[in-house]
Amino acid sequence: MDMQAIPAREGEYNLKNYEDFRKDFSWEDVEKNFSWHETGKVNMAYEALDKHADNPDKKDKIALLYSDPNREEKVSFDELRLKSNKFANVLKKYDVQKGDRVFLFMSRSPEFYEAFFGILKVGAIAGPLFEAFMEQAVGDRLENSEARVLITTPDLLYRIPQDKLPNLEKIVLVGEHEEEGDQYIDFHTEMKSASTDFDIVWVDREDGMLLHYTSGSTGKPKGILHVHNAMIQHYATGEWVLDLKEDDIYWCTADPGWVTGTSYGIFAPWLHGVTNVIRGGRFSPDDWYKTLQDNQVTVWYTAPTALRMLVSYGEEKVREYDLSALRHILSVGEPLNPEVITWGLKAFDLRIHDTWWMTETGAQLIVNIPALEIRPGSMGKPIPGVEASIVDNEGNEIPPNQMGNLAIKEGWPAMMREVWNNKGKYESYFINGWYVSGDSAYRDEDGYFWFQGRLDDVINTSGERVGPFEVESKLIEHPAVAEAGVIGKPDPERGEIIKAFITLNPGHEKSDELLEEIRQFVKKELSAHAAPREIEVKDSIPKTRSGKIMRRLLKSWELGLPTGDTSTLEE
Ligand code: 6R9
Repeated sequence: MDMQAIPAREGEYNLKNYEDFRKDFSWEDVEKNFSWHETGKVNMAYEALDKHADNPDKKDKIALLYSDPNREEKVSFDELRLKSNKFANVLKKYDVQKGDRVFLFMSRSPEFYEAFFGILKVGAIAGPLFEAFMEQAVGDRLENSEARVLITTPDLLYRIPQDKLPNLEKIVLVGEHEEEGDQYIDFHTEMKSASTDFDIVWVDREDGMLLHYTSGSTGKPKGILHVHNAMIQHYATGEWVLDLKEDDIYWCTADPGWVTGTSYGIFAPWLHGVTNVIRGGRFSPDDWYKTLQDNQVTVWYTAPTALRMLVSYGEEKVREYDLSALRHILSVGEPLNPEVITWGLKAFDLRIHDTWWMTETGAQLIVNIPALEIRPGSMGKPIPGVEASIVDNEGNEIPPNQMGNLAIKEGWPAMMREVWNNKGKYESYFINGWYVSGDSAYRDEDGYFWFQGRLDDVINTSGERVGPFEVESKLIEHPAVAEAGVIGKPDPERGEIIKAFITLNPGHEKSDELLEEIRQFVKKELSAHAAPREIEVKDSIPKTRSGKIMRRLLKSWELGLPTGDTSTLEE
């Protein structure tokens, strides 16, 4: 189904002539925006925060416009600088060194951002975790990264398997608590006495800065390492794609536990020194529209799942709010349905700009630039400085309009530099000079890219990547479950939902209560978003002769599709 292209609107966009600009482009031109181009002194925290606080015209500007249902706070660039300096001193006091992993496991709050910048200032690597993670998910990540310090809130402490984490030396508790023991550090007490002076630890542009865990089709989640050099691309895309201007009020709805919540919830807006809205609490259409209205948000970066929910609440709801400040909307994480774009045109009188990228890519790669036409259903075109293509399994480019692997020419600034402790995994992403994404797509004659699906078994539910292996492993830990195969099942609102096929151990009878118990088991130990919404009991789970679960076959059965090649199926 091809919908009519939506032409660009008149406007003073930062990137005007995409094709010409692309032709003469060099990343070195972007580097000139950073003082380290001359001084050699690199640190993201300096460029995104202290630099603005050093500027007399900017130091009192609001950096963080924080609110949740119980709290409202406005923090200037200078205040955030001083508080993050304090936290850097706390980390220094406990001997945190450059390159150490310091994790954050807490909901959004001003303290989160103070701590985050404090971590970068000492040259350590920050690892933000979703607040929704349960014991196993938290434990896996802290264990794999060998984190030395964790910052969390007392209500989440029970989910940290401390006895299984020999490398974890200190836990910083943000909020009132009664924990005793040398391993605990009280955030507020330490912050009170810490100095506001701190000399940033200068690092190399290729030094580690951020570790985000993400799911693949096999094995435990992998730690994707990003380096300070990524700022070049965060800055550039903030300019071209987010179209940020000095007076913008920007809101990215993503949690910092997800790469969008760091690259575009922290780095891109603050590298540009704009006011950044952070809204805590749960999603509800009224809450979101009110956040847009009350903060006079001008640029809004969100996700298809949320937009689809807003669509279901209707256009009338939008009319109850004054969203007249809003001028630019973007989306990421899943395919953006053309219907949602059409609805956005009516409801907001604005185009919604799809953007494509991944945890591994660190920043946007294929996007809809404000000054270009939008072809609804297409992710857009590669940003200047990036070459994207469709390749076959040997890494050879294939002609337009044919489906294949969506691939990016190696070497863009924000590319991951390591899969933590897993060199083989890292190398497996690259074929013949191309980074192969795991997504399938095609390119039309005019260079627009069209997403087709995932090529591996990774599930995308409400924009979150879930690895089937992780869920299967947890399922079979339940005493009633013998074997499990997990797939993504298409769902109009969530993109996909998680469906599990299981076999039961002898002595266990299928019942609604048992299936609900199994579901709750995954929810309690892994996380709510990884718990299967549907569980089906089978007599056996299809496997290859080498013992691998044939998820593709499960999916074909589920969808009533032809089963394809089953020659490797075990008898
Ligand atoms: C930033 C982020 C990456 C996977 C990616 C793809 C899917 C992301 C998309 C999209 C269609 C888009 N995805 N953006 N699919 N259109 N605009 O989402 O990172 O959580 O690592 O997910 O998400 O399948 O490969 P991450």
